[in-house]
Amino acid sequence: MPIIEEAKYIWMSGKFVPWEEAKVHVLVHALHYGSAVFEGIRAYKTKRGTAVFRLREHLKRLLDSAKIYRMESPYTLEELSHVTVELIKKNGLEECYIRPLLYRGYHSLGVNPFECPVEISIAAWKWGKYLGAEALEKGVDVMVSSWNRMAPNTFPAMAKATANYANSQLIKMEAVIYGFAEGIALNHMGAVSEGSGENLFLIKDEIIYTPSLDAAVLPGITRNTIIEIARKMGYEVKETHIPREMLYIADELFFTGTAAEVTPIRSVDKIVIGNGKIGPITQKLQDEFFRIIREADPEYEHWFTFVK
Ligand code: PPE
Repeated sequence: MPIIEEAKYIWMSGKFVPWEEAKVHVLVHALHYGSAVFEGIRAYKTKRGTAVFRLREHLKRLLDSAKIYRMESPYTLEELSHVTVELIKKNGLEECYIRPLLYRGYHSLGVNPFECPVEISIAAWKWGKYLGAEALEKGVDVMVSSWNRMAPNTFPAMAKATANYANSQLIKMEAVIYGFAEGIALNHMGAVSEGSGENLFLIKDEIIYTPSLDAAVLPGITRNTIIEIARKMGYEVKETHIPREMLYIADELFFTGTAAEVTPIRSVDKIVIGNGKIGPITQKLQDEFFRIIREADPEYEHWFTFVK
């Protein structure tokens, strides 16, 4: 996992605070009860300058996550969008990962969160490759996790809540200890769900499949990006129920995520996918994804928020 490269400021509930002073009390509610929602966003150096990729969609999901958890954001989407751009400017970052966090702060302890103030922070720093330096090119080896994703009406998978990442950590730790880059979790029905921090796509006979939202997946922004790009390129994309064994007989498999971008999967449970190299359709989608970002393609103007 890439380490954090310190920047100058972190924005905390209305103020730009020097990096090393961006602290919370040990008794904040979120630290004890997972009462926080967050986002992971990237800003890229494009040919038209530094631009945040799909900032509005990420902030919308942040506010949606908050709504599910009955948290009232002290700031609007427009305000958060403005602050994010200011933060990148103030930190002088050309390319970065952005982490907004909306959390229940310090007031009282006990499960009931309502008395605790909703606080917010946004940090941005330079981040390396998520699944290792060679992952984008060569692909990663993964395993099917022995941990399932959450069942319906346990934890809301559509909310990007820190609490969900207790499950993600179990998936990730198991994979790492067994020598894999990542784990793929099944849902409570035994169907394919997603990675600990990525959505999953599968290609069989030139049709692209991805688990539907009822499979306990996060509605990924990159997932949405890839679906849109793929359809525009003329591919059929199906959001559906995917049985576990489809993973093993897929022609191509890949992960998507803000951090993971478009990462091919070369084996699952030591069963080689395709010829063990990045598949042709995955390659085309990955190329198109990075081309659109590199050029800040005006055809997708609404996906870019420029940091001028
Ligand atoms: N599923 C999960 C569970 C998930 O955490 C992510 C993002 C995705 C799917 C893909 O969503 P999107 O980024 O909108 O395409 N994971 C974030 C956090 C990873 C982390 O280690 O922290 C990310 O990619 O930023």
